[in-house]
Amino acid sequence: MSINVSDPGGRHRSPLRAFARRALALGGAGLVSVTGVVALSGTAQAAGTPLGAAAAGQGRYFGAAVAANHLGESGYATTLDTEFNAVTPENEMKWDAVEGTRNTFNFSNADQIVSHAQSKNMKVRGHTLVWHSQLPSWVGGLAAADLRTAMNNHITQVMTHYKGKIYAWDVVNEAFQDGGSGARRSSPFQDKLGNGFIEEAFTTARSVDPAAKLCYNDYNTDGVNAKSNAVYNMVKDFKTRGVPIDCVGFQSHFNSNSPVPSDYQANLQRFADLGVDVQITELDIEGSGSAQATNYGNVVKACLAVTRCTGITVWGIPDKYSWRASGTPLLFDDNYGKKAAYTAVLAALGGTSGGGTDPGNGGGTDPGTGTKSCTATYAATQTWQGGFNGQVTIKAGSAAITGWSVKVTLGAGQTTTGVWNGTTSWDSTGKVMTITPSYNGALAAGASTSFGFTVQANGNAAAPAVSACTAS
Ligand code: G2I
Repeated sequence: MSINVSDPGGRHRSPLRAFARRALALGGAGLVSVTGVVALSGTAQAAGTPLGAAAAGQGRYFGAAVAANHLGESGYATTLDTEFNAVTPENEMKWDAVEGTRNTFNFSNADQIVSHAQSKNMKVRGHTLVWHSQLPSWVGGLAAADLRTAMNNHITQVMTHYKGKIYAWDVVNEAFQDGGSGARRSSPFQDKLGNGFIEEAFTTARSVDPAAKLCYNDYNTDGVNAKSNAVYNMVKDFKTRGVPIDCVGFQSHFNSNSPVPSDYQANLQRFADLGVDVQITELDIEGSGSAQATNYGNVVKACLAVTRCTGITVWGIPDKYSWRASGTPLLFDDNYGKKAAYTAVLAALGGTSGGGTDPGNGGGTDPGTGTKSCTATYAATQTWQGGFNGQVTIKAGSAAITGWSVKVTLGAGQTTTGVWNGTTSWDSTGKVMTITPSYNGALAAGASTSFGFTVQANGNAAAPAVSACTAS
């Protein structure tokens, strides 16, 4: 990579953000608003829409690059599971990770990520099959014919292992040079097999897993420039000649030396007009505060404005694990607090920030009087072709409660792809989920909270049945 990394200096740590961080630490709630008033009244407010659900409302996914070795950290896993509905293994599927020794494949770290994603109904982007970097030295030592065999074998073995589990593969990554030449980058593949290695890789990939979308992925191609023109011409040529390609990934690593281009949306659109999907695959934007937030919001808006922009992946979850951590380029701070950039992304996706629950209530809650009770009220908050987001508002009666439980019964054919602000247990039919609080069980008399879920309608747009609320 030749992306410049700028250091924007010290972190912004406002008291409000510290408060929001505590809110997250206490249970993953949304941002806190008007905190003093909330604390004193003991009123819990509705929690916000997670990024993935908000993106689903726009017919998109919202993903994160994930490292297997962080999955055991609870803040990391909770944030991933709450907020995202797609993942990309950050390093675990690269050639050096899976085939360090010729024909000896090790999928254990990548498998961890894929199993995690599958258990949470998240899409997986496969990254990446053929790349000049993180390439074991034995590959570079092969003569042309052998290299061709090794490349096709690598694609075949890796894609076969994950067949049916990958939404889109970055089949070839970063094959073009930076600068104005529009030339291919020197690599063992380019130097020994010539330009044709790219289409050979795509053709092999299609034969192995015809259901996976096949992408070309690169950086510094985010605006119209010599490098993106070269990629554009390649994709156009592939489409003309019937070489299988389904999507182009725009990495979108931005900082002050490499800002969001003013023609970002136009560039995405011209690729989409070639008949491929476009995806924002490795988004991170160095900076802080409102400047960073504005940039993030603009990137999301650009994707939403392009019908074939099918999703956005940010290149990491908290700043501390970014490949360029000093630039604080991500949506969550080191304690998994939501940054201004998060709020801007959520707003651009049409989600609601909500109020979260009061995290630091020293003032006590009103115990109220009488028998514990609660009500559950359902509303569809977003609908789209193929699905909808449902929200259930739980309201305590005239006495404070410490827990609640509601059953949600899906209609025929319906499945859920995510539940937030609630803990789910399914009955044996797989149709009835009992939702109990994930952190938001304690409600003062008359106070309310909400949980939500995304439904894939599969032809049935009817509202799920929501039972009466049981208080404890
Ligand atoms: O460089 C940013 C990205 C540019 N596009 C392709 C992506 O695959 C690339 O990701 C980064 C990862 O985020 C880094 O985590 O690729 C780097 C390598 O080119 C990754 O860094 C490597 C370190 O260089 C290694 O020392 C380390 O062992 O990560 C490895 C695993 O932690």
